[in-house]
Amino acid sequence: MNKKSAKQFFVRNIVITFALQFFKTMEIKTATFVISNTDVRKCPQDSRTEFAFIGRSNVGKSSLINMLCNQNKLAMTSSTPGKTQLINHFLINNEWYLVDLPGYGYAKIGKQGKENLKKIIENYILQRENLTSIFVLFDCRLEPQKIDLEFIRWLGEEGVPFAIVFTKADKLSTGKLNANIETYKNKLLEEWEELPPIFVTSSETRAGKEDVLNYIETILK
Ligand SMILES: Nc1nc2c(ncn2[C@@H]2O[C@H](COP(=O)(O)OP(=O)(O)OP(=O)(O)O)[C@@H](O)[C@H]2O)c(=O)[nH]1
Ligand SMILES: [Mg+2]
Repeated sequence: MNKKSAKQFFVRNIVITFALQFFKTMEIKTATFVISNTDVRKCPQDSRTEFAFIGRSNVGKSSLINMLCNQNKLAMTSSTPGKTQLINHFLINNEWYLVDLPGYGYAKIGKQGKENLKKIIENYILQRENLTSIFVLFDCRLEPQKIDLEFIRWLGEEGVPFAIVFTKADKLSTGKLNANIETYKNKLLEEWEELPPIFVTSSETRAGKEDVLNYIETILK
């Protein structure tokens, strides 16, 4: 290698190293369970930023948290809907929180049960000052669900920022997945001027992990 090309090689390596640093996905080094409760006033009393996961029961909220944190059993999951009934705080890298919320719309808990959960969720969302952004999860296999559209309409009315995460992407072919997401986007554009950030994930294949973590990182910065 002559002197000129050695210099070029050196400069190129520096540029690549910087670029990799810049685009490197944030790593979750530690994730620990802190507290579960039904009362927003009993959530951790510090000012760390937090991100919450919400969506219909069984959509994959707890699984997604586990996937993001590289753990299997941090958040409790179940094939039976209605597993998460509490507000669960997980401390990440000792710096910020991920919050697993109960699912909405689970018929078997009865009218009173649904009302109770709705109140827990609403109080948390409206009163929790640490809450910076909510991820609303939609099952990518389903057509737009009334209950989901109503929920994000309510978030909009309350001025709560949110992003949409399509879950269980491994369950569909790429063609069907893209078609379903397109249908969803068109449905949203009927009443929303702008689309929120949208992510496509699978807790099985870990698809979408970097996108979600990068988004969280930009907000934390
Ligand atoms: N194939 C596949 N299955 C998933 C995925 N995410 C979740 N599941 C499954 O879906 C079921 C529900 O997952 P959970 O993570 O418990 O769902 P949840 O939204 O937390 O449910 P609740 O706490 O009951 O509201 C479990 O059987 C998971 O294994 C995914 O990305 N792909
Ligand atoms: Mg759950």
